[in-house]
Amino acid sequence: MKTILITGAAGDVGTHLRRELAGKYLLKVSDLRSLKKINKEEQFVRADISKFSDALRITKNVDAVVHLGGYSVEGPWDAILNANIIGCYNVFEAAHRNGVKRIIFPTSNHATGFYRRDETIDHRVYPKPDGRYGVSKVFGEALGSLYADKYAMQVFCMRLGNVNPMPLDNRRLSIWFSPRDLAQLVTIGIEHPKIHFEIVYGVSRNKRSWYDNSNAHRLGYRPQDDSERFAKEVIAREKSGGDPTAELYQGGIFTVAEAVPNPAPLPGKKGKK
Ligand code: 15L
Repeated sequence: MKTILITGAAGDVGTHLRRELAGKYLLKVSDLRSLKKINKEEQFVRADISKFSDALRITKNVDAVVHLGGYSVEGPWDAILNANIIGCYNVFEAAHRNGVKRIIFPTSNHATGFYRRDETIDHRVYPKPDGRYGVSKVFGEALGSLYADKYAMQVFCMRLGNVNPMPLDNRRLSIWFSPRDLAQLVTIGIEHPKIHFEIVYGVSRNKRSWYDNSNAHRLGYRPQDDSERFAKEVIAREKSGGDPTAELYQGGIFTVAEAVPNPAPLPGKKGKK
């Protein structure tokens, strides 16, 4: 059985992924924070990936890394710099030094958040980040490309929409990513025999999608869920009169926000904007 390191394992996406992958892989799970629950077959290693020594320690003896760790929304520059720029570099470089060949890098829809909602974009579009967080994800994609071309690493970048059991609002109807579709796409990232450097969109097969996700389909992705079954309920719940810029662009509120509340604040940064 392969050993997979999941960084940022305490977060929402990490928690869904660990549940979905349990029993399929030996999971080495790491985070700066404590985990609410450590499952039977999991090995927990606490780590601060902004420290290179920690990144080096956790990437030893693993077959692949799913690098979820970092700041997951728009935030202050120091937080983004440490967690998403320095932390991301440390994980790629440490994995390389430890001989780990494969990295699954969850980037974000916010790497392309300034495309309009009436556009359909594919994996080849030029990035249009909608904030510092989006820029950090473009940095991670670029780093992945470098490590693939220069060091023959196999890098699978998934521009995640919103991972949730249910779509939260109108915008998320277009970018919803169910936990079981997430697990399927991550498994392709781990198992596909021919990965050099790929970008795919991490979304379910939503009728309202604004992505042409043919690159994921080419690699065998067959999403099972469609947000449409929640559409009536979600639309009825949504209040009208949102910010017109946020409504125009795919990135929504990220295109106008300077910081959004972090669902997983870093220790010592509580509520800081
Ligand atoms: C993201 O990239 C965030 O990590 C996630 O928390 C959501 O905010 C998501 O985008 C989204 O756009 O809904």
